[in-house]
Amino acid sequence: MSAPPLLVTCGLPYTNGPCHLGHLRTYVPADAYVRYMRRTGEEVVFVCGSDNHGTPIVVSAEAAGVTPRQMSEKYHEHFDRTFRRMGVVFDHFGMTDNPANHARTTAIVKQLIARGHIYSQVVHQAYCTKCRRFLPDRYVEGICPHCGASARGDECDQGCGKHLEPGEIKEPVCKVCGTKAEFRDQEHFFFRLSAFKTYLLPFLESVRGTANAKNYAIGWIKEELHDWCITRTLDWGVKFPGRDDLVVYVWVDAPIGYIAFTEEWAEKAGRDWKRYWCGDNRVTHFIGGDIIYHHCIFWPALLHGAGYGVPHAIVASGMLKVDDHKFSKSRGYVVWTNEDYLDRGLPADYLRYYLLAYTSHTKELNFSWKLFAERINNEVVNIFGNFVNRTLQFGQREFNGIPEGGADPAIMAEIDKTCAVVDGFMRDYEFKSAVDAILALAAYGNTYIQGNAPWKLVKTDRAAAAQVIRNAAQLAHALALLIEPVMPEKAQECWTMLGYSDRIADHRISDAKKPSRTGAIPPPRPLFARMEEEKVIELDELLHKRVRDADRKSEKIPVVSLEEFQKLDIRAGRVLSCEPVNKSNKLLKLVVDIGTEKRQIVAGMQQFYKPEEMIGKDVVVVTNLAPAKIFGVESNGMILAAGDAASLLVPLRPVEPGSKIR
Ligand code: B3M
Ligand code: ZN
Repeated sequence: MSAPPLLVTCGLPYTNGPCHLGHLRTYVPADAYVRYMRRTGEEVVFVCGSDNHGTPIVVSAEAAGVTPRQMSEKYHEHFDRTFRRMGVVFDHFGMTDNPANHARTTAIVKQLIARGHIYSQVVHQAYCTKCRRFLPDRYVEGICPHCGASARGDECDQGCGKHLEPGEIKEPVCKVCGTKAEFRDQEHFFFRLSAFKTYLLPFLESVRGTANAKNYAIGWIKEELHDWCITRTLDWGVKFPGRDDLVVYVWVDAPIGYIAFTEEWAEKAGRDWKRYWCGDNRVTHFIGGDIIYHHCIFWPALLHGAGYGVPHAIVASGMLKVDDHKFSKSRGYVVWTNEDYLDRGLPADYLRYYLLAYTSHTKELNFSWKLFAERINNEVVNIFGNFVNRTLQFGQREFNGIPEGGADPAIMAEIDKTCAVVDGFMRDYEFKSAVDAILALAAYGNTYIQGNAPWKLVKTDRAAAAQVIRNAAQLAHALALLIEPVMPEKAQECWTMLGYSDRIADHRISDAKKPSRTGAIPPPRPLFARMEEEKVIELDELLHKRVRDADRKSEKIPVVSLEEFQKLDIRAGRVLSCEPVNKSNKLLKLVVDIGTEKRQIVAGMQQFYKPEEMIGKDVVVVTNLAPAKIFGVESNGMILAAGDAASLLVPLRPVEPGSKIR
């Protein structure tokens, strides 16, 4: 029997914000892997979709004044378009809120109930008496019971990173209105994950993919496995069977989306989705390193419990840093795929190359524009591009294209060797090593041309010079075929420049070892443009500005209660006299009538107002501020003004001095 077909998926992006580099670190390698495997002759299906449920989306939609469905559709389209722009091409890109996923999720939950894997239990859940609702997941903030850091309802996001079950968070506060939440009892449903420990251990020992995924998961499973509460008190989501007031936790219906998207694809393509999900399969999940637990423990248990096949491989990408800082949207350490990259006219292929070639897939990737430009210029432009250019330029000038005949055996052997090495690495998800091997072949080509100096040879032995170019063209042909999974667009350009008129993606990788075409070629032009210094400075500056803006925004503004605020006595006052403070070029000394008495107040307004212009003005005064000596002059209150130029706050309509500001 032949091996089951390969199904590749990527972790589903939440539909509450745009695509960034963090997404791409998973999607680009997955796409390269799919392209490569297809071109070895494998049947590969590549599905993904957007993750529409869960509180992050409800909270964002509420803040934006749209429905969760509207917000989801907007970002769904955004991701679909952005992935295509990046050359990441799925056979199907679905939505977890679509009917197929509602149906599949309901079916699976019912199967789990029927098989006794789900039980109900009363839990204390955070409840906001003001909003009159239970506060699932991100609706609640508080203190992590494990490490004491501030945490969200379902995850200790600032501290230890642990998953939090409903009711676990300490000192819960409603995220919407800031009210202290109380705990109330409510019936919820639990998935008996603890019962899967003995099943999961051997599964994890044998599952393929990257070592990080498997090893982390094995480590966790050796500790204790907690049952998972799989229902939430929300309207938005997939209803728990038989309960109109509960939906399933987003981490139930999100991975089930992988199945539903396969069903949607199979429907279009006239195929049978069961081939991919029931029994023996080759489901390969590409995921971010932060969702290993969900994919290696929770998801296989769910699948096994409901009677489906479990994943064949789990490939987890390493951490992402930006300029040496942990990737963080809120702190400005982020690179937005469209705004910062594609919309600025930068080629998708450069970023694809960088993401694949920078470091091993499971290691930390520390992004910086400077290094990005260096790698592109030194490797893509100087090694790969230079080799192809020299070959084609010289061939065109001296031989009107690529000289006839076959390539030398030594050249063919070098190509064979590279193909074998690349194949091993690609199948092991060692994308960096595969790219390195391809670049090494380009470097070999450069050395070969340099060593044989056809520009000299042509003067003494024209046939020998022609053979050098023939050999170089064979290398360029192999390089184009091999680099296609990494840089599909540039590979096609290179292919066209070699005189082919078909699609490179339709060729097997092994065509690299077949004799390349000879004869006329289109006029050669440089395949790659350098990343210019000014561009790098501009991009770097953009990143730094974003970090500065985020810094400013995150300055903590303390919350004051109404009681505290009411302690302030703020009143209308009328300026009776005003003069500069001796020896100061900033301060004015004013006497202000505040109804009950006259107050002397010092204010830093000399640069903005002439003393005579202040006299007679109605102003707003904080009257019970503790007295202070400023420049040796007693000040007894504060005049309110706005902004850097101290624009005075004034009552709109005339009021008596002493009127209370409320
Ligand atoms: N939507 C995004 C994340 O946590 C989440 C992935 C779901 S994969 C089934 O990275
Ligand atoms: Zn509330």
